[in-house]
Amino acid sequence: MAVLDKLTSKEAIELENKHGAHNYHPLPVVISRGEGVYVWDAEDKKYYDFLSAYSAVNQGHCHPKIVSAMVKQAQTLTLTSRAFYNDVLGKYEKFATQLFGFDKLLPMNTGAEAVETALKLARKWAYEVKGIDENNAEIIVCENNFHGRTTTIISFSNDPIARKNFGPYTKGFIKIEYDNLEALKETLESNQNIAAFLVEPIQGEAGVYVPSEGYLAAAKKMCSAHNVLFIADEVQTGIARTGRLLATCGNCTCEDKNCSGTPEVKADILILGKALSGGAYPVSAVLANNSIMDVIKPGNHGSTFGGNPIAASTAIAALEVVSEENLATNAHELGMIFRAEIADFAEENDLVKSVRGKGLLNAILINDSEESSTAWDICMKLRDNGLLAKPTHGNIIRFAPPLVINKTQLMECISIIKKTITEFQ
Ligand code: IF1
Repeated sequence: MAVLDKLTSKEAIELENKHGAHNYHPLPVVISRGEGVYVWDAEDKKYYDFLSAYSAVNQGHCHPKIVSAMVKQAQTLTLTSRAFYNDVLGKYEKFATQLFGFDKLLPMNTGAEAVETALKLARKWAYEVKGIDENNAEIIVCENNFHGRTTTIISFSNDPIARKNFGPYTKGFIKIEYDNLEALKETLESNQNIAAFLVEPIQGEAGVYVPSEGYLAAAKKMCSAHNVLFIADEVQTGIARTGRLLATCGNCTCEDKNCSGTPEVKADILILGKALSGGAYPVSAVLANNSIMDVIKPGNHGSTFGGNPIAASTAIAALEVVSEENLATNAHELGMIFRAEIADFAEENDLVKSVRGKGLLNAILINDSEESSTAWDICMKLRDNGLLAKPTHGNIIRFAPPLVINKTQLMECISIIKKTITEFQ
């Protein structure tokens, strides 16, 4: 078999099993092509993609504008490193900072790297601006968080699978309950060494857990009152996924009047990744105003690939697509339809407990024990019926299609979901 021969699904799975590390347990489907909301497997069976690469492909698979920007740049200049300037990075930084309403952007590649960057930035700010004694800064995080896979980030995870036997762990983090303002208040009041509060506007990995109305705004206010930085990890919730450009949409220039974000919350440090490139290329970023970002001086932080010309060109195109195609509004409107339809269905079907989410980041809670394989088995049947979704933590199925999905397609998907669960035994 030549390396580039076309593989059957079975062959592709066998190759990964034999030669790849077993750090994932994928649904057995081998995707070989994608366009918009659809993907095709190696045997050319067509599916709706209801994962969107964990919300990276918000703009749809292989969006022609994004791919074209990426290819054009790849044929011109790919990488200079930051030892020299390139002629695209500045344009991208200007565009993105204006769009999101911050003074400056620090470019990285993956979500975890951007989270690490935000943590380093907050610590340095704490010592040099806030005046905390060196090595004493603490950062508040939430239980059941998911912020990535680096040693520091898993140090403050409470998922044993992500954490066990990877110690010793990084110090300097205090874990409090998510969606609990009292816990935040107590921690802020009892400790003078807090640099920042790191939070996901919706907890994705925890099963699309949406906090109470007003939680983020109140948390932000409390942080400000204690001179503590509010860090929003919008790697998954950002870029129109939850019906607004950002789930913490502050004075960004999102023009949609109907969107369901919480406009009073503006992060001090914003973390973006995934759909910042439409899933075409690893692009992440940390945004902040000068009073914070200016503590980073030459040599303090960096990355060979961060801010490379392909990343910058791809990200500009990906962000343009979000506004040109009104993806935030679409996510808001179709998300309401999705939840209403599934909530009705849940009334008549014992297997579906409830549906929750915001915009097109939603989850169905399956009425069975955490340990049962029901959610996985339903996902297998959904696959057979032409829709790809993945269970998260026990019996929760996440539904997050590309935001370019239209109403006709969504209605078809809702009927696939209803039919599959109704027939499920
Ligand atoms: C995997 C979940 C999603 C993230 C937030 C940072 C990162 C992520 C809020 C790190 C990454 C991913 C990675 C993925 C599974 C996934 C995930 F199920 F774990 F929670 F999306 F829902 N902050 N999330 O959600 O970004 O370094 O991966 O670019 O396979 O680990 P990254």
